[in-house]
Amino acid sequence: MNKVKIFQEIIVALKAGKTFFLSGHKKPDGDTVASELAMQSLLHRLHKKCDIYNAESVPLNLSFMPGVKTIKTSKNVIKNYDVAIIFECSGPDRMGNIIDLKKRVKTVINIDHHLKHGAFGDINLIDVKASSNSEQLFYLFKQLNFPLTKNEATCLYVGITADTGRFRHSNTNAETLWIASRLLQRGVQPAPLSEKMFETRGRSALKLLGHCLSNLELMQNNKIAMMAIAPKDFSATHSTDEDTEEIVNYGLMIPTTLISILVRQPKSGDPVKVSFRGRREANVCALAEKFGGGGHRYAAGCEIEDSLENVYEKILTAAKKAV
Ligand SMILES: [Mn+2]
Repeated sequence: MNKVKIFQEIIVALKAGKTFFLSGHKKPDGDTVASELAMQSLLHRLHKKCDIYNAESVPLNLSFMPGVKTIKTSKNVIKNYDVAIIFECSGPDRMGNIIDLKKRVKTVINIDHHLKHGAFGDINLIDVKASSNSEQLFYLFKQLNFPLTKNEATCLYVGITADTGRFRHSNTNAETLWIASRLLQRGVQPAPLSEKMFETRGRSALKLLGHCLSNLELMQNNKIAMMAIAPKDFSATHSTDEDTEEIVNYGLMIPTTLISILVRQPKSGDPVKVSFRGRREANVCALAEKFGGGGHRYAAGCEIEDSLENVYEKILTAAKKAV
């Protein structure tokens, strides 16, 4: 189905519904939170009731976002809604199954831009070429003929800068920058946002980064960079998994690296989390999918229930085959 038609279907559902449930993937990131808040604002302008629930809380560096205090955390929502809008999830499990969509919701709208996506919605707005969910929402506002408020534009700008890594990743193109320029025209101020989002880190996060950089390993003719964080490293630096954000990107600063990998286990017994970054011929999405994960060609992740040592070896073996 063509995109305009899907937008029209979404607009019909937005206008017909009275109560809305919004959610996104576990460990919500800048784009997920941005999409939820911009959509909530849009729904309020349509005089609709709206709840935002995520499985986990919003990371600290996004706590400045307009409306962020309205976001609630729950593992099991037991209210009924006319419409659910789910962002950036390949399926309900990616959201943490926090609501029974079949039982509690009449119409499900699935909005996603990931390479690995699903069609679990009654309406599915999928665009793997979009830099972000926020970019998809920019066009939804356009279809509705709703000029963005400063707060909505701020949310969408945050989402786009988060997912493009501040307009550096390969998903940045002329269209992305054109949208960003439209958002600035609505009053967004990039400098203070950038400081809050990217240049604010706690001491523990810096210590954890230091640990990772001093222990970075290069393998396969320096094509693979790998870092690991054990539970004892988290406790020694007083850091949490939230502090691992961005660390995996450092591996790609070495010019020969095609794949950078960060494996970590926040507490012993926890599943091991793996983040991948890639470039050029590497496809880290395919790599993550081998372990039940997913993402984008150059940025992906997965979770594995095993010891940190075993996961390290398994991932390294698969990565060696991939380069
Ligand atoms: Mn996204």
